[in-house]
Amino acid sequence: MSTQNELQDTISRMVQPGKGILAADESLPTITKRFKPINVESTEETRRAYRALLFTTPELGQYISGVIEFEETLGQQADDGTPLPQVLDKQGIVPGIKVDKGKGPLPGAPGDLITYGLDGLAERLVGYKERGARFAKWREVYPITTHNPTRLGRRANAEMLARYAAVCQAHGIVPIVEPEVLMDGDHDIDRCALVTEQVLHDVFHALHLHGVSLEHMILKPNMVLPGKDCRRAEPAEIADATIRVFRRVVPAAVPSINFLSGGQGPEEATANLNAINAGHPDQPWLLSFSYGRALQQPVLQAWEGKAENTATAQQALLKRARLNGAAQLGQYDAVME
Ligand code: 5MM
Repeated sequence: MSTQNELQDTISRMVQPGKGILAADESLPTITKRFKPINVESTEETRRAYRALLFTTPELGQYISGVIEFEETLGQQADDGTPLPQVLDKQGIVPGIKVDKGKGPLPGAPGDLITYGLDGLAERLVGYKERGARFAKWREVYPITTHNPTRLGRRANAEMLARYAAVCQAHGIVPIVEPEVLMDGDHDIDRCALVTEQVLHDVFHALHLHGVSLEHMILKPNMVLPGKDCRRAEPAEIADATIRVFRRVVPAAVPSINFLSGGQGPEEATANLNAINAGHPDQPWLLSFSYGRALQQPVLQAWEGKAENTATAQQALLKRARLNGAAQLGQYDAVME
């Protein structure tokens, strides 16, 4: 298959009405943080058991079209010895891989961050593809303060995303481009809208410069929300602000926008996605989810690290996946909870 056909095939499998993406690519420090409240020690075996539980959830493929895995997971197996990427494949779910190597300060732009991992990326992608990955994910993180993100911060981060995306496409791997404007802070929804617009504008400028095929990528952005320490906003207000910004800066050629949850509660993230779809039909892109915490929080609480809780935990995952699938179609109602 040509590289172009490979990319198109993966996009067709991932971009489907009523389906979204499960982000299960927590790095070692993050999964340790997620396990702590349920008193589970993070070891290779507990991480394997947890990811196997997620991926073997019966019927998961009805609502989930792709799963983002952490590198370690790609080499792990389910209880019956099946490699975890194959478990996903059998469910009709495309296996993907987080390829960035975490973030740190950006010299010259105090308060801004930059993500590492471009060196050797092409070689790593070849190995990931051999082990079943068909798409990748790279996250750049933008904290909001009175002076962040700076212009340098926005441009440097956009450049990283574009270089990563171009390398992925050259290897037949669909890139998920994730610029995350953080919810931390007391900024209002207008400030988040302005920053998100500037960030996405710079990202698409860089993608254009690097010749990235917009038809063969997925955007994973934040919704436009007030900061965590500001007043709460209703789903309709969030949906209006989000769609206004995205219509200005995201080209229609992009097939799918899969929002991150970014610290929203599970029900909140579903209600907001539903408001986006129900209140603003007929957009050029599929508007779906690529949630980590908002899909997994109830699963972790049900599991508590105990094998006997597996079925209950899987039901919790399937429920959130189903409700977010409904929200993708604009058909969710809180009574379905
Ligand atoms: C699942 O978490 C992902 C990996 O994060 P770290 O590298 O910090 O461990 C993260 O990129 C995630 O995919 C996005 O933040 C979206 O997840 P949420 O929980 O915000 O929906």
